[in-house]
Amino acid sequence: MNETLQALLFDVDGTLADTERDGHRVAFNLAFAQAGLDWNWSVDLYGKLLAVTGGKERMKYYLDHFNTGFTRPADLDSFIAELHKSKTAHYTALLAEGRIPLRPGVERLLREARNAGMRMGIATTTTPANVQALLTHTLGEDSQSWFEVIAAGDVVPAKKPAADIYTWAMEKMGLTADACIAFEDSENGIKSSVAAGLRTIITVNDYTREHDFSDAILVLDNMGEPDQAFNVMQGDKTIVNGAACLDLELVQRLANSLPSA
Ligand code: XBP
Ligand code: MG
Repeated sequence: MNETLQALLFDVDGTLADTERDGHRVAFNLAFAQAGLDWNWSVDLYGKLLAVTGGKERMKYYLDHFNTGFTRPADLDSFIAELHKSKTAHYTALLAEGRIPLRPGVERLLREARNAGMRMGIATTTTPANVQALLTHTLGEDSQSWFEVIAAGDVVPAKKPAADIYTWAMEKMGLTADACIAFEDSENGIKSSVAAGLRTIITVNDYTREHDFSDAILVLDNMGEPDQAFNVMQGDKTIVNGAACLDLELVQRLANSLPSA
């Protein structure tokens, strides 16, 4: 059954802002250095580590696959948790310096949706403090309140690609998938949103350009601005109909023409 579109559900990392290479990666390296570790995650290595979502999970994956010689402390979970706390402090400090802007078109679409009374939520694997810092330092103090639900981090044990975080957000909003559209940037992200039954629009970034987005309803290089058009990388160009940017009208047109199963 198809319903009128009632809510937009946004991923954060890679979708709202290019946070991974110059934000999370840098913060991990600062935390490692501060802890006296010689671990250093290059831009290339980090691309491989992004196979796993969640910072704590990513560090364990690194030890399991890329640093098997490391002598592990007796309580690895606490060790990782401490490193992650420090990483979050470094990451939020980087955001406070205004180092990570929103991606093209993001602020425009969020403001348009808000002004139109469209409901909005966030579904991300990142730590809640990171979402708060990104929103505050890009859109201002009150911008968290634009989102009815901020589903983030360990609120569900199984992170993306599991459906849980989207399912949790929709439950809190009292909505079913056919009333929503998700915005994602990665294969783990779209696996999660599609598993939750959501139609999904993708904006790729340098780390995710080659990912499999065959389940997306539209794949763009970014959301575009009226004077800085997006490129349609996959999807029905007749529905896009020459639009330069992803505005609410186009999102609604996509929702109407592509009812969820
Ligand atoms: C985002 C992530 C996050 C960040 C790190 O994935 O994988 O883990 O890289 O955040 P998605 P934390 O965009 O698919 O939600 O260190 O706070 O876990
Ligand atoms: Mg993402």
